[in-house]
Amino acid sequence: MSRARRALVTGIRGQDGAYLAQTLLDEGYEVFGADRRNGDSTHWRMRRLGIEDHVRVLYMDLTEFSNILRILEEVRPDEIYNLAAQSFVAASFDLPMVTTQVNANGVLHLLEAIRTALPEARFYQASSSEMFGRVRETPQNESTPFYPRSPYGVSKAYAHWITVNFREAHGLHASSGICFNHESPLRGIEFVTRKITRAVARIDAGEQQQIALGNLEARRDWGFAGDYTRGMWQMVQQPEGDDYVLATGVSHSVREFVEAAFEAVGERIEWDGEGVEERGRVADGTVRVTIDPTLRRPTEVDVLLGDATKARNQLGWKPTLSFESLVALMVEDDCKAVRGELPS
Ligand code: NDP
Ligand code: GDR
Repeated sequence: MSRARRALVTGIRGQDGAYLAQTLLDEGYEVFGADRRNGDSTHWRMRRLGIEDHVRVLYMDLTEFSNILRILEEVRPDEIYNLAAQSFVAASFDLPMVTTQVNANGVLHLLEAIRTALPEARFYQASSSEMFGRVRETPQNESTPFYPRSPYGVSKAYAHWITVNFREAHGLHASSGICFNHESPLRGIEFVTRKITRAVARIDAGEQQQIALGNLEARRDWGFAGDYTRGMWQMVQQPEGDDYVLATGVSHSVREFVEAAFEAVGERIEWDGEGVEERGRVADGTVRVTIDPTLRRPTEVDVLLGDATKARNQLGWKPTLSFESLVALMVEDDCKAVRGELPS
């Protein structure tokens, strides 16, 4: 009897790691998750999806080549999904070298190990709309030139091009998914969407008074993470590796996200003041949103809007959740968490 298809997912403890593992288990894969040893061994995201006991977790750090090689030789996966990264753009300004070592050199380690030990394996690289940075055209598609605006964006641009090069030079089945922002109740609390929905839930429960934010005018093309991990799997099933943009084609500002999140608990935000003096107030005048200039980035990506026509036509991929449904889902989940109704 032939064995089930095997997938190795790096970054298994992250948001996308959990959703991708779920997608792959649904498709009948044997799933191996690569976890760097980080002091915290909980797998709360996989537990929340009810899949913790179905994924075999191994230690693998992208910065250690021989470790990667050994794992590949041991597991011999048919498909390798590289989701591991120092993924917080803001932190990359303070940690440019770590960011580069993991997000750029780490991908090269992985590709070299695949080329050496497992050249028939299929590879997926988690590329990012941050590579478009100061955008050269709108909307952005697979041929839009890159102009990254952070060490994170630069590291991802390297990773994208080294993936393309290994495909072209060594014939690897390697794909790069240029994903626009995707969110969920499992999003890390440092990212602006989850920071907002968690704060709104806590404010609604009387556990927090206000939320401080940076740039309210930044616009992002926000979708639901579960849709994007399905797209990743679809890319890897194509006869040839290729590059695809995944995006909703709709963009909203951080300010609009705040308004939608408060609306989900029945509060309307009114704005007054300017710059760092700007405030967001609810109906009785109580200040709920303030501005913290230290949260602004040295160089910002002002607006992102993706064109996923290629993914729609070639993969049959499309997002399933609207912006409003996504915000409502996240707020509802955070309200449940505040009430202690979710496993931690
Ligand atoms: P997360 O930050 O939630 O997950 C990334 C994971 O990578 C973490 O679990 C982290 O481990 C792990 N990691 C960090 N450093 C290393 C290392 N040296 N070796 C091995 N693993 C490491 O990110 P997401 O799930 O949101 O994103 C997944 C990928 O997709 C990332 O590469 C991200 O850059 C990219 N991306 C994400 C988008 C999004 O909107 N979510 C959009 C476009 C691209 P630990 O838990 O121990 O910290
Ligand atoms: P991003 O996500 O940088 O797009 O990267 P993030 O949610 O961190 O920021 C989005 C926008 O919101 C503005 N912003 C704030 N951001 C944070 N984190 N905290 C704040 O208080 C705040 N106030 C305003 C930011 O300036 C920015 O413009 C995400 C990550 O998942 C990357 O790994 C991924 O590659 C890209 O999305 C696509």
